[in-house]
Amino acid sequence: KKRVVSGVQPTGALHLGNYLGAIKNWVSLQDNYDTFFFIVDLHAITLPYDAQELSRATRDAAASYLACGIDPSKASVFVQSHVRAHVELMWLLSSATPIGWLNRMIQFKEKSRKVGDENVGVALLTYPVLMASDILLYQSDFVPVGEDQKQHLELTRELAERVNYLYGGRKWKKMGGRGGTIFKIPEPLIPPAGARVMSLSDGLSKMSKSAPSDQSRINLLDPKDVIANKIKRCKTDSFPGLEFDNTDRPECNNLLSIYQLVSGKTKEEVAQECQHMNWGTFKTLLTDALIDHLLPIQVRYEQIVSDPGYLDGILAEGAAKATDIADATLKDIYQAMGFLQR
Ligand code: AQP
Repeated sequence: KKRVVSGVQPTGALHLGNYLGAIKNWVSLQDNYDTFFFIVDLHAITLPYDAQELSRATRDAAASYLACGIDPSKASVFVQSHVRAHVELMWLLSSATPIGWLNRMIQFKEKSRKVGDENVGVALLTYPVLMASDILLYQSDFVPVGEDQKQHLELTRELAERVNYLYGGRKWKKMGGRGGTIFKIPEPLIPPAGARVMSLSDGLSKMSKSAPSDQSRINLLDPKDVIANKIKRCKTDSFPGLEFDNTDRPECNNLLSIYQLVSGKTKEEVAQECQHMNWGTFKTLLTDALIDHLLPIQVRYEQIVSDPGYLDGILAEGAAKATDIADATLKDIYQAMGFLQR
C-alpha cells in the first residue's frame, strides 16, 4: 500500500473547514492507503500560544479524528511530540536548508507580519523544515495538501532531493549504507474541489481556528442552538435567489458549498433546489443539514472522551508504530551524513 501522512495543529477547536477540507478526506483514504494521521502539536507553538491549553487541545483533536471516522485499526493516530524523531530529523534537515528557501515562504511572510517583527520566533521561519521532517520520516508517497500548503510541500520535495544528492547514492554505499535514495519524494494529493470552507463573516477569507470571532466558524462540537444562531447571523447578500460561482457573491457560494458537502447532494442538485430560495428558507435547510451531519460525530466524541484510557491506548499504539518507521529513517540519515553509529 502507498503511504499517506497528514496532520492538524491543535491551535483551537476543530471546525467545519478542518473536517470538510481534511479529516473527511482522510477517512476515505484509510481503506486504500497505509495512513498516518497525527496531531502536530510541535507546529502549534510557532506562534504565541497558551501552554495551559495545549495538551487539552491535543487530546480534543485526537478524539475528534476518531469521532469523524478515522479508524485506529486502519490508520495510525498519534501525537507528533510523542515521536522524538520529528525534532531530531528536523535538525539534520535544517543543516541542508538554505535560509533563502525559508525566507520566501508566503505563509512565513503573512504570519510574521501579523505577529510583528520583534515577536517572530525562529520556529515560525523553520516550520517548513519540521513539516518536511514529518513527511520524509515516514517515506510517504502522498501528502494531502490544500492550496496554502502547496509551497511547503514543494520545499519538502526540493529538500529531499537535495539531501538525497548530497548524502545518498554511491557516497552512502561507500560508507557502508544501502546506497540509493535516503528519502522518497512525496507527491501532493489535491483534495476534491469545493472543500475550501470560508468564514461565515467574510466569504473571501478561510474559516480558521485562530480567527478572533467564534461567530466566523462552525466548530465540530458546537451544540445545535449555537449552530442555529451562527447560521442565523452569518453574512449574506441581497441578490434575488441563490447561486454558485458568482464572484460577487462569495458568501452565497460558500454557504451553498457547505450545504452540498454536508447534505451529500451534487452541486447540480443543490443549484436546482436552491435557485429560487430566499435566505430565510435556505438558512433553515442549512442549519438542519449541519445539525444532522454533526450530531453523530458529537455523539461519538462524547463516547470517546468518556473513556480516557481508550484514547491513551490508541495514541500509544500509534506512536509506537510511527516510532519504528521513523527510527529506521533516522538510522539511515545519521549513517549517510557520516555520524558515528552507536
Ligand atoms: N477553511 C478551511 N477549508 C478547508 N480546509 C481547511 N483546513 C483548515 N482550514 C480550512 C485544512 O485543515 C487541515 C489542518 O490545518 P492546520 O491545523 O494545519 O492549520 P490551518 O490550515 O492553518 O488551519 P486553521 O484552522 O486556519 O488553523 P489556524 O487558525 O491555527 O491557522 C489542513 O489540511 C488545512 O488545509
